[in-house]
Amino acid sequence: MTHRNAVLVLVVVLTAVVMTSADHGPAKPLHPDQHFDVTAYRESDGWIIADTNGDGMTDYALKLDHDMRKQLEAIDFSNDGRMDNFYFYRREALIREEIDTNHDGRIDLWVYIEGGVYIVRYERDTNHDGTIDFVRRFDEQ
Ligand SMILES: [Ca+2]
Ligand SMILES: [Ca+2]
Ligand SMILES: [Ca+2]
Repeated sequence: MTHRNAVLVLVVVLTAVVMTSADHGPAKPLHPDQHFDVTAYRESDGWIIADTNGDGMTDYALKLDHDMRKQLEAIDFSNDGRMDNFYFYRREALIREEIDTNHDGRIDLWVYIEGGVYIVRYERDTNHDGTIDFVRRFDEQ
């Protein structure tokens, strides 16, 4: 692919993303393995699941990569049957956290992490309309 074609493809992809968010859908597409519905996590699909408060509903789910390292973790802190905190790992180090802070079934806080602990950027959808309206960076002056 020539450089010019690559740029063109990128523009098309970006346009598609903008159009999706204008439709009041999620501000960013979810990871293919990421679900809000706690019943979507099944051991037969490779998830390690737990019901930590004993109410009969899954509230914790963990997926490992091929080397048995943490890859994705989902937690339903509010115990309403919808996951609200998602943790993404690469080689066991936390790289991103996605949070549904108001429990409406839509991510509204994205936290980007380096070295497993350092927050380099976070993005928020403060009015929960599906569009990111606040970005804070810590990795540039
Ligand atoms: Ca539970
Ligand atoms: Ca929840
Ligand atoms: Ca939300």
